[in-house]
Amino acid sequence: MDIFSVKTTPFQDQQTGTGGLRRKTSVFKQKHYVENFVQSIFDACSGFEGKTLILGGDGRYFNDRAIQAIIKLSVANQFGRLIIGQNGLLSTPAVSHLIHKHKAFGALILSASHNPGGPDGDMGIKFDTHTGSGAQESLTNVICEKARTIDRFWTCDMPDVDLTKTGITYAGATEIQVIDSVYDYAAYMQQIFDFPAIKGLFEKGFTMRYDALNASSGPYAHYIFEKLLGAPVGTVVRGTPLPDFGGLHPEPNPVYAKDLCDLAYSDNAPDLCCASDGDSDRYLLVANHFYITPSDAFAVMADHIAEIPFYKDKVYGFARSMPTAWAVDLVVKDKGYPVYETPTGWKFFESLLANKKITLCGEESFGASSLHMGEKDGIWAILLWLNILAYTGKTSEELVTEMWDKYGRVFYSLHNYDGLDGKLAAQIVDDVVKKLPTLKGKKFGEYEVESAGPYIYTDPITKEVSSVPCALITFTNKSKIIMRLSGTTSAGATYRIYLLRQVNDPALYRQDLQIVVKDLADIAEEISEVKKRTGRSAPSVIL
Ligand code: G16
Repeated sequence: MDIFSVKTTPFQDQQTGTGGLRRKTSVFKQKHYVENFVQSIFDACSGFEGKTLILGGDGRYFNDRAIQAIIKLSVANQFGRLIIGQNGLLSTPAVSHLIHKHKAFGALILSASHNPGGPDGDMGIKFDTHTGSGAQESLTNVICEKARTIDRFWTCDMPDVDLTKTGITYAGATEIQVIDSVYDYAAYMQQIFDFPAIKGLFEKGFTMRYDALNASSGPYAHYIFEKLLGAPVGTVVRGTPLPDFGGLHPEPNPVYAKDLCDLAYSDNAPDLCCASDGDSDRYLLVANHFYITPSDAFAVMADHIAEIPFYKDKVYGFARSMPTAWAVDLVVKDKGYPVYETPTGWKFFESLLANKKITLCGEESFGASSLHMGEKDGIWAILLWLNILAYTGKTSEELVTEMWDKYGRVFYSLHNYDGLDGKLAAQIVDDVVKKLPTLKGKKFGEYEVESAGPYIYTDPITKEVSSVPCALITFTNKSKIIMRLSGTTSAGATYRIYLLRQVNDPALYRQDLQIVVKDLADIAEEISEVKKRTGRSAPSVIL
């Protein structure tokens, strides 16, 4: 086997966002596009020779070709061992677990997460470090810099590896181990949760529907929910990963998992409907005629976490991203635990987790996880919910509404404007940020601006400062508007407007969400003029 370098020219768009590099599949299919980016990752790191690299992805279109190119690059760059999921399939949480289990140097995850897949969809590559979490900004900045100037990559002339069978082969000095994609992760979940208690729930007739949206979580869900926990076969639907996700948008929310939500609001509604996204790190929970927002679900998890034996002696604190509703703050306040607020992006939780500042972290974007790993974890979140149901004997709706009764309800809505021209969207955010200093004390009807500013974050542990353009406006009546651009779009821009309002009058808890946030939506438009400047009459997605 020969190892050799290949001359290349840089691509100027290899800039990572909130969760790695995400671009149209057609962009990734360009000659040397994958090789350039992966070699840039290796060039930005050192000390990996002889070490272990985990490789896997969510099974989307073109992963099969990309993974073979990456195997050759990894061998040529002298990794000692590659651990690869069978058929190239590994969920993001399974990867994170394998990094810890094998003390790996890191992992490359082939996924654009919740973005659609297929020839006309999206593709992505994310680098997780030895922490089991996405690379920090200080490293991704170096990677992107390397990608802008790369002029060669290293590869070798080995044949493609057969990923259909588990087993060990060698390429030069590199061991290549193809493993069962599900087994290790499922075993880990059994260490964390009380499987007999959850099994008891199903034995008593608890009903569930899990929609894998034709994405990577299907094999994990079939094995864990149906085989280990005894949920009836058929509980998991769309459980075979498809390269184009069967044309679905693998984002578990009420808009894209509409079939599931329709079922939850039908006469045949199971006790719980749930779903995960493309790479299985997000979760959706909808009880019988009762949608549970991620912020509320996370607060309930925080309230009950000490009841789960695995966490009993490990409750340190909690963290949520800044646009996430602050229900968790209300719930843990009297218990004396700190709640940290971070920017959007899972990597910002990493230092808090690693330094035992927090036990759980959660986001409005349907993500939650704990100190059990460095990534968010969809199936873990659903198992935690089931474990809480089994221990408390309450319904999902009771868990949430009892929390509202005790602490008040924080309403949360997200208005997305998708597919905008990138330059115009960036200009709108810039203009809003410029206006912020003039807003303090300004009144919009019954809403008075308490503070308005950009959002700048200093990591409490590493002291790294992160300032992504973002407008944060708080009002004296416990309300907030946040405006920012998504960092996970593959082309164009998505303008996100987050609307949050705390209500402490029980008569209002069941009000229609969009009525509750209507004034805030109008104020956001008055300040940003996003509709006026883009010619849109309404958001593309309302959650
Ligand atoms: C990623 C990040 C999350 C973030 C989400 C949305 O999730 O890991 O922390 O909340 O993107 O980010 P944005 O608002 O910038 O689009 P995933 O599931 O897409 O990897």
